[in-house]
Amino acid sequence: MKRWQALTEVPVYPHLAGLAQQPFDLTSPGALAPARMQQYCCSAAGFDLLYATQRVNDEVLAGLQELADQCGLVEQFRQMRRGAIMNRIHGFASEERQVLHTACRDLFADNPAEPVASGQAGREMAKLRTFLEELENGSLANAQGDPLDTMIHVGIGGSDLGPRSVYEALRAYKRPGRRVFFISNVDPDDAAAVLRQVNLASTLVNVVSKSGTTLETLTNESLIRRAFEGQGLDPARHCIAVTGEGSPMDSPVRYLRSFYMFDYIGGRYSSSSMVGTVMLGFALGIEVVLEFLEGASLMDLAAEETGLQQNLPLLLALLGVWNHTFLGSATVAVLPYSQALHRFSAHLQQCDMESNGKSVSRSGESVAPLKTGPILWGEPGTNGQHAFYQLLHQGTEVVPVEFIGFRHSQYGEDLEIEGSTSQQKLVANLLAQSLAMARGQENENPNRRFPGNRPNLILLADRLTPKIMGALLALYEAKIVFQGFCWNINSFDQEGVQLGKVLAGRVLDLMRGGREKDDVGLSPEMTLIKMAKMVRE
Ligand code: G6Q
Repeated sequence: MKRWQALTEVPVYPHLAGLAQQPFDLTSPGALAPARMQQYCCSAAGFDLLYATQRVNDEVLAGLQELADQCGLVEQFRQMRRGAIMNRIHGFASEERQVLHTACRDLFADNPAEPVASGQAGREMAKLRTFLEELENGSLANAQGDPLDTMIHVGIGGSDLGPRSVYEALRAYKRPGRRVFFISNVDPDDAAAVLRQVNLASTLVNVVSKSGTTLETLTNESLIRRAFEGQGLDPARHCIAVTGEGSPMDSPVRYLRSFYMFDYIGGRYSSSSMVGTVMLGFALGIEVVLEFLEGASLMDLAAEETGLQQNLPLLLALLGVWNHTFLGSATVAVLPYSQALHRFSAHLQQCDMESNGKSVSRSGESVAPLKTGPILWGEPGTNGQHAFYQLLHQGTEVVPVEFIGFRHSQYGEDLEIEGSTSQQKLVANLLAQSLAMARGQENENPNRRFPGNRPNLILLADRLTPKIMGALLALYEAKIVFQGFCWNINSFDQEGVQLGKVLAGRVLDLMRGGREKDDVGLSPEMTLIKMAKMVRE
């Protein structure tokens, strides 16, 4: 496969760097004229992206289009969906894998982009459908023949954050009588708090681990199995698994059912694979899961459009590159005006920062002086307005904001008070914040002055439905992937999480009392021994 060049070597880079010296001023007279608001809007898969409040003009947008073309961003996305080996660092040992999370939802077209992976995804979906039907018709029940109405999803990182954030987003669509809990942390209190709330006799435990070796997940599984045994219940009748085929967890004896995910699906991109859909299918039903997958597939298709104005994920990605690489903003805030999205920023934090928090290029060279992924953070508004918005409006750090909002609420249960519904109040706040950040406000009292010129954008859809949630998830996955291509880094591995894991294993050994005779000299080992002793005492 073609080797892509560093962003700084792309021909249009100096032109864009020059334009960044005098970016569009959102506080200048007429800057937010209705014509600009109307023109700077892009739509796909049920979402409108309103970006008149970004520090861009037509010249910058033309430059960003050239950047996309010269970096081959869409070309690479297409290759990814068709099974190219993307997860690699040329010339060095690396994972050397395809990147095919998009195949999990490429189930609706006659000709999927990568038929083998979509075939595997289709087979797992068929297994899931049968499993859910058996639960429904009672052929799968507990030892007493009673329904299994509760699920504990056990997993961590990519096997927890994305699935949990989608579940929270779609709780409004939950099937009556079904209950779902999550355990991720190895902190025993996480499991204890959940176990107190469930009747184990009617509970399914969904153990989710691609590798089948993750300390936290295996520890929590053992703890739960012991709880079953303590109540005279057979864990093998209550535990199911989602894991890699052939992993240490791939065992028909230990689990009632096993569902597979494959090595071409990265953990943080796995919400639309069995990692997310087993739990979502249990909670919401298969039809809702299919709607969710369809929304994601629609956004994947939009991401294959060549023109920036037709490709919402690409535009979102390049506005981010403009703010971060060219205008120098260190962070980005994703602020959903939807309580249902209260865990979405946490998922994005992993998906974005684990993917693009890299320092070497796809050829293993340092990316310096270029900076790669920004720090991503966020919380739902309007709660955030009463917390950290002070800094967003008047702080010395400029934080580009990505607002997410919906015209209608999910439940449709609302009340008009003082002439407006709560949903209208929510959306009004979103629009007001966007405008306030962009426009600012003069005041002779410096403490009451709002400098404005703070770039932000709004992602707006009608309602947070399963389909829209699928589209939103795929939108951000594609944004992250496009940015990684642009910075010429491998967005699909996570070597940076290894060192801490290895050291934790060594500390545990030492805490168990091993190798204390090594307690000599000023070695890193000695630091560990001292730390382990301090915790033990
Ligand atoms: C995600 C990472 C990581 C992973 C967890 C859980 O991309 O690889 O967050 O998802 O470490 O791994 P397992 O699913 O293998 O337990």
